[in-house]
Amino acid sequence: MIGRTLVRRLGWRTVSAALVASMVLVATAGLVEASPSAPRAGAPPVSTSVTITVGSGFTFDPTSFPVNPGDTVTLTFVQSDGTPHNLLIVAEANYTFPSGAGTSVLLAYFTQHPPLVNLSLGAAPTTATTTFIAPHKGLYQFVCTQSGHFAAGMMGYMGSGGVTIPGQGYSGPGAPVFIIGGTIAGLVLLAIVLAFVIGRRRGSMHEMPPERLGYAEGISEATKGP
Ligand SMILES: [Cu+2]
Repeated sequence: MIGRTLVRRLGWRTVSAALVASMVLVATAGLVEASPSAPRAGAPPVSTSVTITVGSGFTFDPTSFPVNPGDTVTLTFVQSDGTPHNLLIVAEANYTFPSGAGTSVLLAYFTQHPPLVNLSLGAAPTTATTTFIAPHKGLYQFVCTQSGHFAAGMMGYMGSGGVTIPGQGYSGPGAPVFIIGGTIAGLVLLAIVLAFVIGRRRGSMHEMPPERLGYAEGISEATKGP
């Protein structure tokens, strides 16, 4: 009977230790997995692909994407409706058009400042693709210059080198690090709570009379007849 209690107590210890160990393993694995997406300061440029689709209404989907300076970016623009659209990326870092600007304002700007990317789509189904080198660190707005589309909200941002994107907070390549950090903090908190709960349970088992645990310790010895 004492052996059984010991096994139970050892069992709880083993279970709690295994829980904590597995949580640490999961967190570590997540961190290792996330590291290739972390900011690659000084790392050699890579080739990357981005697909932007015409969203519902006059929108781009996604409305933002991250790149790193020097990366070779293959950008595909996919049509999904019957209205012609285009996608022009401003070549000038951190330049943004005034909210609600008319098409004439956009076209006048691009006449003076050629866009980094200029893709046009007819009615669906159609796609357009181009390849360009990601520019130096900064925020690069992309817009549709079709009449009224920008004013209706058809624009987005390319963030180069991990920059803050308006309305979306930081969504550069380092974002997974913050997500993993939060996950680890959550797991550690969960492990502490579990250890506390298990500790209490073990404590109450220890204090409780054996007969209340469902097995009477020592009684079998005492009632053994001659
Ligand atoms: Cu459009």
